[in-house]
Amino acid sequence: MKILFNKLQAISIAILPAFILFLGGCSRVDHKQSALDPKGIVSQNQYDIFMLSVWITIFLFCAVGGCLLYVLWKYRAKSAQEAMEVPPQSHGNSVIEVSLIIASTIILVILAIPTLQGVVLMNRVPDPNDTQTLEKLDLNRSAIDGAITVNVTGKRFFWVFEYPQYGIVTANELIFPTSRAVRINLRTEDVIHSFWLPKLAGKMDLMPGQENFLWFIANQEKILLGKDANGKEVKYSIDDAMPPVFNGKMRERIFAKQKFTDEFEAVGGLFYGQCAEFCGNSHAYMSFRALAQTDEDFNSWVKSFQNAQNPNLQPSAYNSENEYSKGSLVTFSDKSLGESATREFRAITEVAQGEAPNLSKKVWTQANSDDFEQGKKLFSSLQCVQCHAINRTGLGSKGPNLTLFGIRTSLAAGWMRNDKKNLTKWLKNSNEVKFGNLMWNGEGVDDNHPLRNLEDEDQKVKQLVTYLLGLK
Ligand code: HEC
Ligand SMILES: [Cu+2]
Repeated sequence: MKILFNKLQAISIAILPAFILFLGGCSRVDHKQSALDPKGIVSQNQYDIFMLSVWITIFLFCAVGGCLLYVLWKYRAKSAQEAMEVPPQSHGNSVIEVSLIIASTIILVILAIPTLQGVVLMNRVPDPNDTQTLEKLDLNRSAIDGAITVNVTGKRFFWVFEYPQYGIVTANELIFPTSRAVRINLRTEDVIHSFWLPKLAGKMDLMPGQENFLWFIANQEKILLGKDANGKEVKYSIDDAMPPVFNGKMRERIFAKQKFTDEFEAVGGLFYGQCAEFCGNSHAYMSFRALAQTDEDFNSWVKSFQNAQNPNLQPSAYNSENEYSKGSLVTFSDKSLGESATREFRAITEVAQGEAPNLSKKVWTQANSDDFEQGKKLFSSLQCVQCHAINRTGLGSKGPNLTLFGIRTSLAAGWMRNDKKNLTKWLKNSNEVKFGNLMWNGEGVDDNHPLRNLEDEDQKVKQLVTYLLGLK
């Protein structure tokens, strides 16, 4: 007996350091996709319920383990003689049994109440007239009244984000204001996916033939809190934590701070999301981002998209009958780009009737570089337009909407940084970057399709990259 006990002691002494090391793994609660670092009301609520159940479990573990140790110690055989004797036998104790049943019921009730409350909270945005709930959640009425809606469609292997209130569509990066609640309607066009945005909203499945729902509202105070290089808690300015997306500042800031997308958040306003239901080859790379903005920057972003996706604002062919105001864009033929090619011109000053771009070099200037214009042509001639919409909403397109692609921080559904190098790799062979993706392997794409033949076309790829990153 004693030998056995010594052995147990030795084993536990050996295991203890390993166990402590293992626990150390849990200390990185600020990981980029961590449900243990909530930054919004809904995720905070889920975190609180989780912690409640953790504490109850720890309590039960200690209580049961403590009883066990106590009994082992108290009723141990104190001598060899005692060890030979059979102790008095008994069976059952109704007092203990009934109290255990009552205790378990109480624990279940303690867990059930906040859980059910959490389910109700998660399932709909609070009623703006329900002042009691708003007070309890510390929410302004305006945050609910001004709630924005985003229709999320999961597709293998990317995300479509439609903002029905504003009539705009984008992909893979969900831009939202911190001051307002965000309603998320979830649907899928193919298989089951799962929308998981741990720091803000939790997780919800997208089911064929069914619309699911979740919502979130971010906590700006928490977004501004972060750690500096020494791990000390600091409060960042709004400029540092939530730079504007619409003018590319967010993209610049993230790129300046973060070499790989695998690193921690570069800025507080950047949130990582992921498809959390296996959906095929590229499932692991079906991620997305949510970017927090101030009201003003969010409105500017919406405005840029509305302008870009407004068919009436697209430059039309130059008309010699028209006068043009300063800044107007027209298209006009330019033979230097190829037979029957056109390019965009911008009016430097007021333009009188008949001052065509080829005649009046002083009033018109080329709006874009040659590479941009060539890339734009290639985007049609290489059949990219089959699947991608640019400067229109193009709901139902097979690929992600690429409007204002140049301000996007990420590429290939949120997992690579959207820069020249990665975009070049993507266009040359997207299957090597993201195996099984439905650009390379899409319906109707075979080895003859132009997109599979760009590997050695450095010039064309460079022009496409200039065009796509120039969309801003
Ligand atoms: C058969 C349809 C199809 C064609 C043709 C196609 N694409 Fe795609 N494209 C897709 C799909 C689907 C994705 C999403 C891939 C993923 O992330 O899983 C995509 C992704 C992209 C992305 C990344 C978008 C993002 O949000 O991260 C870019 C850029 C892109 N395509 C450019 C092009 C260019 C340039 C061409 C023409 C040479 C082209 N595509 C032709 C379907 C297509
Ligand atoms: Cu998926």
